[in-house]
Amino acid sequence: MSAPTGLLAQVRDLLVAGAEVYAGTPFEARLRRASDRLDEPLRVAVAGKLKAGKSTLLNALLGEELAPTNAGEATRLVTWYRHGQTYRATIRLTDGGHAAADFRRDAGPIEVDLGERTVEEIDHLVVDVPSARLETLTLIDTPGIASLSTSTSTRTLSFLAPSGDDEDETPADAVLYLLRHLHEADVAVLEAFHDEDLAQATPVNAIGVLSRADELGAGRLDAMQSARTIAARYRRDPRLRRLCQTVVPVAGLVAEAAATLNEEEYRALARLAEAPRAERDALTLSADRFANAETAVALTPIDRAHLLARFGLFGIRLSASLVRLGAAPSAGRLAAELSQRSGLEELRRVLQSQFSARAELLKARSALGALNALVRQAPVAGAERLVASAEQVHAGAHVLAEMRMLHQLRSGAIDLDGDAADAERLLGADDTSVLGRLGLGADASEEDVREALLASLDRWQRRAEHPLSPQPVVDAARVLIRTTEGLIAEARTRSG
Ligand SMILES: Nc1nc2c(ncn2[C@@H]2O[C@H](COP(=O)(O)OP(=O)(O)O)[C@@H](O)[C@H]2O)c(=O)[nH]1
Ligand SMILES: [Mg+2]
Repeated sequence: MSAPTGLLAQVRDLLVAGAEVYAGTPFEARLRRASDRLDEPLRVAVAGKLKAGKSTLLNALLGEELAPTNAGEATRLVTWYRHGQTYRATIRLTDGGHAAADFRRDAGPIEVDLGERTVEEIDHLVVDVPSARLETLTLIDTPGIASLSTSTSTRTLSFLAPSGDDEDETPADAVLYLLRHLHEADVAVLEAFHDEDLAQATPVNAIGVLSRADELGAGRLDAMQSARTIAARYRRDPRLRRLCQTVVPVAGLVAEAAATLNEEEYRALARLAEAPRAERDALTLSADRFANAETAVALTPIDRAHLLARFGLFGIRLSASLVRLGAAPSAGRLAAELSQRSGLEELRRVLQSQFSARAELLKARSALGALNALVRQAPVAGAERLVASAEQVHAGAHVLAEMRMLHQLRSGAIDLDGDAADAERLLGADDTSVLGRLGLGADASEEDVREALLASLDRWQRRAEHPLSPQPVVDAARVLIRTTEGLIAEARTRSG
């Protein structure tokens, strides 16, 4: 979907008008910040329970081992990784101030020195990274949610779904939610993030990740296949459908290792691949064997411990088999194969189509949410006008109507019975390209596209005009008609 023309500009005007209404109050600065944020990269939070693999996946997405992956002080804090000219760390304090921080980076991850400060005094850390990957996306690592009662969990929850009088702004525009197994706590957390009033997550800005997917098959080579089957089941789970738009299986550890693979590691894996089959099989039978067994394979216990920590048993087996089959004759090729098979490339594709392509829309949405929250909190004279203008912007932006409708379909607020799946697809739930929305393959001809568009128009016009259609269905059908008309115009521009 192309960027909604003028939406960002309209929202910006609205925030400027808001800053005037609230001039001289502390809220003025808040609105100016919200306005500045429209020019900044989309903020994507990585959330999920403790040890779900959040920091590992973040590193894989970054292509660099930056986020600490062991439980420690830093992992209790929310940490932003954003684009910068050089590596730099800043501590953002709960009292609103900030301070430059020293950091160390000896063996991979960044260790920010908190100095004398306690975790309670710190709101979050910001790490600047000179990485092209962060130019359009700021990634936010969050502490895990162990249970809903611990203080770290509370911090994460309040980050994902800020509430109460001290609400500043919604920190993230979108969220990647990692789940290992569908757990009640996961659903509770997603629901908190999803709260309507907070203008936060909807199925439109949350993607589910079935994480540590390699572990699902006990390290077997078909682990990712099992993971895909489970992810497909999760995608159909009604509780998840109303919370996130899709679920993608990813083996973050394998993806991280692929992104940072070095020659020495490649040679070690090649030595394993070249060993006689009996030796190889005996050694890779289990993680424990791999670490501790006596073996003739030319790998020291230190080599083996290193490989296990970096690749996991699945990653080791997969690498050895790729090298043996000739699919990975070099470190670079092995890295590419592992990245592909880890599910990371598919996740990147989903991120691109669901978040990056909708970045302006998601940011506009965050800004409108911030404005509404503020007006509710401080309803001064002139604020009604702001709300009315915000509603006008909302009503005028078809993309926002599409987004709201997708949300309503997923949450069961609108029932299109047999047409629901096609409606979701047309709204760009899985794929925002014209072909994707029409459910056509890449080989579809212009004629196929034209026919599909006319059929779509006809179908939704009939539902809109059917005397027995309830009002919500009529409204939904009108949105879908407009969507189809937009696609017709898009297709015409392309072929014309
Ligand atoms: N086998 C396997 N282990 C993983 C994967 N992702 C993370 N881990 C391991 O799980 C532990 C927790 O990972 P971490 O990224 O720190 O989880 P976080 O608490 O959610 O940030 C670490 O020991 C990781 O090496 C994965 O995809 N596969
Ligand atoms: Mg972590």
